[in-house]
Amino acid sequence: MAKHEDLPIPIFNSLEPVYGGGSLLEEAKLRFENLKSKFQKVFGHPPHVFARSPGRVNLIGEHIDYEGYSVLPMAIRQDTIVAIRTNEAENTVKIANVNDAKHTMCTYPADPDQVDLYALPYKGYYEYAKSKGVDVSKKVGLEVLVDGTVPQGSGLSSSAAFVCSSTIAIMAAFGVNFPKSGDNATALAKFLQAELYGKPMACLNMISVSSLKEIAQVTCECERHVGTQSGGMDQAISVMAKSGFAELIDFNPIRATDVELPAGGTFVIAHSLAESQKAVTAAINYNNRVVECRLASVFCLFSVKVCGNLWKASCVGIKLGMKPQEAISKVNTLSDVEGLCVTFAGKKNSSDPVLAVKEFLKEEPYTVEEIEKITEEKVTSFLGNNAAYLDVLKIAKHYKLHQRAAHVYSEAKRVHAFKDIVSSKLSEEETLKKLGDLMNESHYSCSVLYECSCPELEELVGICRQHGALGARLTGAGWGGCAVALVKESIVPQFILNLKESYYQSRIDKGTISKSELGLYVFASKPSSGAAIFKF
Ligand code: NG1
Ligand code: MG
Repeated sequence: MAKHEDLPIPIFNSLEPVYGGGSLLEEAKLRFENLKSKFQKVFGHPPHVFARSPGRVNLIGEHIDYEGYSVLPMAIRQDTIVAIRTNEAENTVKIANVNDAKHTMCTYPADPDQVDLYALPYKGYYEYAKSKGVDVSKKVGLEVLVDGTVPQGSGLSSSAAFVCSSTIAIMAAFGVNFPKSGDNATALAKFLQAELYGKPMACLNMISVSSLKEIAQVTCECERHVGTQSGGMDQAISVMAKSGFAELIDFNPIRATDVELPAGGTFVIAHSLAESQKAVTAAINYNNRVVECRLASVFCLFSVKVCGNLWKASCVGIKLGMKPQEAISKVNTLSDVEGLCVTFAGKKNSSDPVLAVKEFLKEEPYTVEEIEKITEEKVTSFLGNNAAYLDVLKIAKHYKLHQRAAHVYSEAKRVHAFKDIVSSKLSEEETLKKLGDLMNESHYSCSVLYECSCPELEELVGICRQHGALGARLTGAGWGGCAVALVKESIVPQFILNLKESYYQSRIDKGTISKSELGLYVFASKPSSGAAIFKF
């Protein structure tokens, strides 16, 4: 049987396979009807095809995907739906949103020769396409209408829902695979940049993409071009999710393994109402942590020189007689360091990176000078010519390598512990308790070691625990956005009422949100299904 990640995107001619039955299906029917009639109104004819992709909640494994470690998210029911139609006659890309009060229609030329309009990254991509012998002369217009229900800036990955649904919609509009001609890719780049961040992006591999894992990879690259140097969890789960399961997502290569969540427990998602503006704060928050991890991994490789002690991974470069530059080129992430450690030791798990961090990385923050002295290499040279990283270096005064690496290594272990507990034979009671404990430990690590929490999230997580959550943690990048709490199924309605009273009521009184919107900000969620194409 083909592995899930090797399958193509499913194409349906009815909504049931994705939205099931009941109120979810009714709601979806209304949205699709509305999308269709609005498309007709805006563009004068119906769309050719629809695509949808969901948001996600990460149950455990935060800020470790970009370090190569597995994570454990599940898709939520909130999603982005894109209706699309090619328009050969017009040679423009027109993008509208059902919420036209918030997002007015944008129009762009579908002409790859006009890439000069878009700054350098896009130009680079265009040149790349040409260098691959791609015919970029044909121009095809697109008409697009978007409807998204994933709350923005909430850590539920509205961005992945948008990037994945639009990418898949364009694939569907031009036939099932990504076409090899540049104009369609051009259209996609323009579409994504316009809707998502209002800035240029170079986003497509000029290859024919058909499997779920390839789509997850391409869509991840799309997002990297516009700011956060993310690891790929969000796109992977949005594309590969299966109804009823959380997924253990592995990277390099991308792979998804079904994880059946224990009966008797429900995950409740609650928004702190602090909006995390990740694209704006990337250089001090998200990308800063990515850089710190990169520096920590290189530093680990050379730490033996500082302490003259032998942690097996740290001495690998030197033992193998590698020059600093050569050793650095072999290590990109903290998981690479652990991998080298395993290779060197010759047997699995022979050395514990959590302990190694304690021993070899000092708790005081490092300066660039300190790092360069050890590695005998300019930090800028081993971070590569990456504009996002250079932005981080311009601002940061020092780097907390010990704390960040300690978080990554311990969080990576918690993900596997979580999965092992789920599949163990423990009683339901015990299982839920242990999962809750891991979630609490994860939150502590995010908050204290990774410093990606915020006062609102701390308050909310505390309130969740007070009201009987077995575990609660921030989810997604943090610095605002949502918490996820594991709650006994039997107390979910009361738990949500309690949150409304203790966290949201004062915010309703202050006018931050209105009472009628509450259901958007706090809700229980079952694992929903992944991306799909609809043709009716
Ligand atoms: P969110 O919460 O969607 O911003 C981000 C990254 C993930 C992952 C988490 C932290 C993007 C697109 N996604 O998610 O890859 O690193 O933070 O675990 O930046
Ligand atoms: Mg995001």
